[in-house]
Amino acid sequence: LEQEVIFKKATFGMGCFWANDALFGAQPGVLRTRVGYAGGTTGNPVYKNMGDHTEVIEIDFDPNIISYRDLLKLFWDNHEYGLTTVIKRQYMSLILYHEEEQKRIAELDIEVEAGKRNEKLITEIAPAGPFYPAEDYHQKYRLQKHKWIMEELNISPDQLQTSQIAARLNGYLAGVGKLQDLEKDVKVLGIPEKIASFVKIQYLDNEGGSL
Ligand code: MHO
Repeated sequence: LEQEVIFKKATFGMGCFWANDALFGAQPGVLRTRVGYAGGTTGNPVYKNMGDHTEVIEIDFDPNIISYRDLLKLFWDNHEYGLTTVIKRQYMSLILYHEEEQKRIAELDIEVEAGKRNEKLITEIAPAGPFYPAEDYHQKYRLQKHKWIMEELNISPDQLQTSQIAARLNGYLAGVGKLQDLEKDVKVLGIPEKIASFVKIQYLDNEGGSL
């Protein structure tokens, strides 16, 4: 019998969501990502008018491959503006939990992180409410700069929010993830050689660079 895979969700605000989309999209065990607005109360947020919402990333992951703790590790270390400077709601450091277990882990972890840095962190931890996907042009922002790849792979605008290949390539193009994982994806996800070699060059050019 095949083991049933139970996917889980995680939602984080870490500054401009373009960078987080790339960071998480390239992690093994992440199945899809989408960026959007959440955490607030105002209706129908859009980029130009997001009310009291925050730019967030929603991650679907396989907990057998990557744990919520692993995701949180990336969360603490990668906020665009750090975790101690108060910033407008759009870019606030935010953990929106989907189950009590996530809440528990996040609340323990924030103490550990604050201790390590010896500073109070401004991160807010709150239950996940409605998530409003951002406009298509914000999804897989790095990948969309290379229209020919989207065309070769036949990735439609809606698939930008669901395609694992799109999530992966968007990460590698920004120089995050590991090159060995790209090699694996070429085999498992069937990424054509021509695209893989182009992505590899971009990866190397961007490696270590800012997202
Ligand atoms: N610094 C980015 C912010 C965009 S992000 C979707 C810019 O150049 O506009 O908030």
